[in-house]
Amino acid sequence: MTITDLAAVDRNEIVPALGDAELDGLLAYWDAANYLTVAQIYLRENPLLREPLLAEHIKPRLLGHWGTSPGLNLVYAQLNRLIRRTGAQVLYIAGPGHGGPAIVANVYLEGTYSEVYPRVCADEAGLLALVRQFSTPGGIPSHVSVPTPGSVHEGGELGYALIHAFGAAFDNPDLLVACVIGDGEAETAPLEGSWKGIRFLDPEHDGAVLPILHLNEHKISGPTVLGRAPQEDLLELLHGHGYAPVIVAGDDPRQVHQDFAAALASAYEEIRAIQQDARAESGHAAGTPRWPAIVLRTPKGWTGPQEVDGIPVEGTFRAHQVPLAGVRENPEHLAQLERWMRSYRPDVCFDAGGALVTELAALAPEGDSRMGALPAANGGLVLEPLDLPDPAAYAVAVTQPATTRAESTRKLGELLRDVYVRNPTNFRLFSPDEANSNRLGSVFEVEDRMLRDGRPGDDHLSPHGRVMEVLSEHNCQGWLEGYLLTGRHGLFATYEAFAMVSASMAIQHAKWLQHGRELAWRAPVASLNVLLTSTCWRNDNNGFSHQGPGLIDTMISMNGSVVRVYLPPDANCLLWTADHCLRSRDYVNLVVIDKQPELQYLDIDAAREHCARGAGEWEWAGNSLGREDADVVLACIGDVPTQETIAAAALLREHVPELRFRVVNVVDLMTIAPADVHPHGMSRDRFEALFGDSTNIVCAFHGYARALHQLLHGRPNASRFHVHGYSEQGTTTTPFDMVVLNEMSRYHLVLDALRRARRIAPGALALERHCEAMLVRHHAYIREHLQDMPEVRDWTWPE
Ligand SMILES: Cc1ncc(C[n+]2csc(CCOP(=O)(O)OP(=O)(O)O)c2C)c(N)n1
Repeated sequence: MTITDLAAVDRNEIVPALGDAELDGLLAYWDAANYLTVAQIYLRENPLLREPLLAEHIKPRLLGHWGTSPGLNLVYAQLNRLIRRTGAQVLYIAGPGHGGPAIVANVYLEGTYSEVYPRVCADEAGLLALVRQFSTPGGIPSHVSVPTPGSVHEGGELGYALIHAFGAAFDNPDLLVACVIGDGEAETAPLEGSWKGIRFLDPEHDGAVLPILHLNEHKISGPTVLGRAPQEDLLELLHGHGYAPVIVAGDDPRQVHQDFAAALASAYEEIRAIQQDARAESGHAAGTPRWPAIVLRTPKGWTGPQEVDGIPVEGTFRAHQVPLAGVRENPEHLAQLERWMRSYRPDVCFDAGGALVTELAALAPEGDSRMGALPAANGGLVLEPLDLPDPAAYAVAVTQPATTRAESTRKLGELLRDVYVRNPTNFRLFSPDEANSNRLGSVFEVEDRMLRDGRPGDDHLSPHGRVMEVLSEHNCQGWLEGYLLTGRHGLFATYEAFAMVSASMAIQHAKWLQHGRELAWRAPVASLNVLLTSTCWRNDNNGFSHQGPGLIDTMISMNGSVVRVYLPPDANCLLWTADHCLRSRDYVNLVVIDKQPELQYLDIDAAREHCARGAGEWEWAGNSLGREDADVVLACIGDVPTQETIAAAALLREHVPELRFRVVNVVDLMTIAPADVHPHGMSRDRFEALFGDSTNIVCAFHGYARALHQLLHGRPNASRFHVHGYSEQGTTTTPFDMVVLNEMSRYHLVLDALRRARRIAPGALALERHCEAMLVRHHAYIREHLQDMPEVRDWTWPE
């Protein structure tokens, strides 16, 4: 259904009530899905129980989660009906992603699975392949994961279901995202924060999100908070977040299916009504509509064994994983399993050949309407490349290196402004209330912040805004992930230190991408671009709490096929880096650069070449006297480290002109790693051309020194690298004091370079004394004048 078709829909007639015959069909379909769920967990043979069940038909290791699965299966079957009745485009997000066998069962029953994996075909042999592959070596994981067609959400690390749902819905006006949330998951901080997503959802231009809180009242071994909360409190909680919740509760399958069908129909009708109103000529109303939400309260492990060895299982936490664990050894358990499985009537659901009987197969939607086949869910099948402007249009003029200052991220903001203009429906910036603070405010020249509930006097805020500012790194990052995984582009810009709040999400996303690359049917998606700014070196207003470059450490440990880390030293390098990242696919790109005015080194053409190489010698800053070997190499990675290194180079050139040294700047951090560790790793020849094979290197690095040592591991003679990085020293102080406190100042670098140089050059002793004296002077000066010494503050390259 398109937006325009909506106008023709009579809101009261969309989904008819569920009649008895249709209900019988739904229940049988649900039986088939429950049967295949259990079969996947237990069976290695005899997939249709055509023979009596024997111990040797059971897998040796029983790995899977039953408890959540009947609920997931019910929702899937009901959504199938909704899709067939309405033509809705539905993305299913399974928050309890540990219910993998349930979603795989449904994607198989609807036929998508066999199309993607022809080996798992729609007959008995295919069923055998289906059950054998589940949670077994060479098979598929136990979770709804990358190999599951139609999935954009792993659900392994709980908490992000609703966040991903909103990300998928933004700028996707025809999409309905049905998001099942576990009541255990609902205890996580990210999930609790994600209910607010509806206040950022534009019914005119975005799709809809239908939260379905699956209240089975138990987690792994204890009750859930919401499961035990008084029902009025739960309803008030959801109401307070802005939803209109309805409860479907019970343990009688017929009644619950009936009630759920009614609740789903009315939720759908309400969603369409909200959208219809917003999209009508007279629409454009502000305010957050009261979107529907469903609470599904059913027993955990519903329809499974009620008791095992006299101990209650159904409706308790004991149903969470494998309710009958001893089936291979215990004949009574085996018999109980067989009774349980036969209760789903496999002989009625599947025909003689092992295919789902025609009457039931007809209950699934067809073609791309099937949830497993939704094009947007299977990666970038709908991905249009961004229309990007030429970075040169935003260039900072640099005639002489290190003589002018500029706010580098401001230039990026100008570029992003034009990315918004050229790509009005498939690019968004996500930020925890920091777009202005991080100097990206030019985007507000063309696009507003999003919030449905604006007031006169708000700054660049609109109910249709597409700059996503919410003070939740989890929401920012997860919305972007959902947006990317459904075929769009974006950037998450955040204070460097607080990127750690959502670091775990970045890890999970990197894992997803790594796995996705192995699946030819998953089209590439736009990379997750994370701009880390307001960095540890320049947290002028804040100080120690705001200093933390740890996301670099986290990311460099991830698989090299999907992780990239860039530290452009200036604006022009940032522009080319951003251009590269926005064009790239299937990576997590970290881009690290501060927002404060900073020295500029390369003109736009030189910056392009430098970024393309990833690392290079800056001959103008060194003093290597032709082709002779250097006495020492100064290396710099990051904007502030580059500034201190260049200032150190100027001191060396002035005071010890006979010292031979090279200056090397690195933009692409992963070039440092050996080539067998990361695809960007420099060849040994190139590495030695830059750093020599026995010369000491004094390296100023933006992040923790250990991170660089980790990358250097495996390089010949790696102990030559003497790294000055951020060493957890900080407070609210001057910019130069920050580098002094962490011993990365120009004076520290000079002192180390003189100490590490192959020979003592004339003038070295005097320069040492000068540096020590300057550090003493700095200490006294900032305490007296409360700012940096003018010779540091206003320093530029002397020639
Ligand atoms: C962030 C996170 N913490 C802990 C776990 C371990 N874990 C897996 S399932 C589960 C219980 C989930 O309960 P719920 O969300 O209610 O799902 P359901 O009961 O439907 O299985 C837990 C704690 C996890 N997967 N992710």
